[in-house]
Amino acid sequence: MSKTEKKGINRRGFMGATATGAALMGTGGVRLGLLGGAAAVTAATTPGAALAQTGHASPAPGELDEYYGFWSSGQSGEMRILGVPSMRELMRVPVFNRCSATGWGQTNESLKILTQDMLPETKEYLAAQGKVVHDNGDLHHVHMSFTEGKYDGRYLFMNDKANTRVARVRCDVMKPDKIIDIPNAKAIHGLRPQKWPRTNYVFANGEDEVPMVNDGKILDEPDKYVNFYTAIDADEMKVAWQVMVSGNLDNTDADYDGKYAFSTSYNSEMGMNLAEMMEAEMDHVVIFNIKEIEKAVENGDYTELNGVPVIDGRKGSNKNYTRYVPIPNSPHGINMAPDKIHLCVAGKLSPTVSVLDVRKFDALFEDDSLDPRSVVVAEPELGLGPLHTCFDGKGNAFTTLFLDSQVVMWNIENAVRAYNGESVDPILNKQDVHYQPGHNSTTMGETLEADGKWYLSMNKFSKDRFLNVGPLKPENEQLFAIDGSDMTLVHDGPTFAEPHDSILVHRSVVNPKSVWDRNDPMWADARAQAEADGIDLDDWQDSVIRDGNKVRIYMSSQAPQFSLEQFTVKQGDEVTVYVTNLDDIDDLTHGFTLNNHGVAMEVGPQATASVTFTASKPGVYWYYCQWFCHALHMEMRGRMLVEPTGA
Ligand code: RUQ
Ligand code: CUA
Repeated sequence: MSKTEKKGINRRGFMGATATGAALMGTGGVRLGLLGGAAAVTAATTPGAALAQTGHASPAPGELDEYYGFWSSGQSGEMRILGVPSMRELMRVPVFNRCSATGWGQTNESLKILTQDMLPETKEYLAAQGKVVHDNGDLHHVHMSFTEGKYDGRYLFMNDKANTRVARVRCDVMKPDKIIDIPNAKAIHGLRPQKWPRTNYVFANGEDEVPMVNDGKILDEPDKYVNFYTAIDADEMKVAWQVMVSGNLDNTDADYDGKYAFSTSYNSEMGMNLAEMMEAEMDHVVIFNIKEIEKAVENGDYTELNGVPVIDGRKGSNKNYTRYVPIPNSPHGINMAPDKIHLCVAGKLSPTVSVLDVRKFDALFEDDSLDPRSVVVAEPELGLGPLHTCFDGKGNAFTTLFLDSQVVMWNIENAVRAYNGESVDPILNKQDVHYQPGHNSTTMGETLEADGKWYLSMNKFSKDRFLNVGPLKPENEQLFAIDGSDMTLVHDGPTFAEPHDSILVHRSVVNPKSVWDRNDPMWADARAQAEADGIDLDDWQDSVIRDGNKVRIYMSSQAPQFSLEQFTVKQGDEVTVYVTNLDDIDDLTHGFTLNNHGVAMEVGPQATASVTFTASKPGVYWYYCQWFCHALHMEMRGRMLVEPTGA
């Protein structure tokens, strides 16, 4: 079917076109029409219909979205990729979680990434639980690397609040290549890459207060607790420096000049319970002076703690590392506008968003006697429970109102004028959302290329919105078109825990590969081992190498066969199976699942994957390919024969 014919399918004619669509998917793809076609067409129906009602163009079946959406998944621990505006979920990328489909958390390649930058204390703790890696993560914030204020399509960075980690995902293959433990800090929450001149640093907030040396000598003495702000060298993925702060740290962002980063604190009180944390009317934003902090590292004005230079940036340290700007009341989201000037801080318990002018920060650091509040240039009252703000690149901001279950669209310049006493209402629009929105995002909204096309509301509750699925309800996401004079709802649909945050990136920025490079660093270890075992790297000849009680099995896969139909090992052997997928066709992924051994992994086209296990049970065990690859996919299997000890 030609491109023009595809465009001819409108939404009203959609049902009639379904059969054609299915046929197209079946013949065009590698997978069987029966499977690929049916699934793809169903997924496209809902957003298409929603968009049709509003007159907004939507991608027809088989057509591509204009934007990639990179989603965090909160407590699911993975990153998700969606197409926007269709809101079709395209991929789930395991990062901090254990994935049954891909073997993430089990393959040797993923275990290396998960463990190589672990702190010794984490290794010890896990070993005491009989584990090698954490099984869970809490991934709140995904952000892309920047060059000169624009997304550069190289990497995505993300946090794990649950286990105090930061991960980097390669955009060329959409798999993590680095996962690091952050020392000293606890519960990495807010995370942002440096925007200017490029992402040299990734900034990460420690949310939970602990003693500076957390070894059990200090316990219930909260006045001795501190919090740490962390700057990670984004190229090396190593902690560059940390700043000890007063109060806790919630969300963070960076400016478009490369001078400052800043974080909200909802617990300036250093309270240990709810009443204490809510006590003060004013909490604060901490401003970090990057150049001054770098100088401190150079000049040795720090304490080294777990191999990291820790700079004292607490209130009253009276150095030019930090400034504290009082903000009402338990502020949460902090978002830098693409006008390069205005920093919007959402009040949460205060109905206000405080707008800070970053051009005024220099003066604050130069003159100690200046009122820190002098950088506040607007503080519009927008509604109840403001959490996060995003931008359309045309001078307008969108703030989520958690308690009001609304989004408020407002004009930044008008807010500044109102703050200066002019009688102008900055609020342009309010829309109900369902229900209790947390984060929001706009297309390219956190970059200099904010284009004001789509607005997304990520809602924490769905309540009565969908069929009841039991006490645990899905969450809900709503997409609005904002390129007209109004905000128009075009998508309203559930998601599994949790649509925490997202960035919406124009597809021209992202160019992943379809087939792996045979020399990819992901399996450098496997290649080195093969070479040591005398295996021809280009053929991945089938081999069974015995090395004491270690056995290494090398095989390849090519639809619909494994090159090894069977292999034999001895009971008690430590077996490593290496599978190289010799198919180099788009979308031809194989797998390797070993029956009754809890072993499964994905092997993408031209990829090598390996898994190590102990063959502890004598007998016959089938292995099979678990990624549907061919009409004879069921036949793609073989046997592991385990000889009993003493045989
Ligand atoms: S924070 S709902 Cu974890 Cu992103 Cu504001
Ligand atoms: Cu190979 Cu299924």
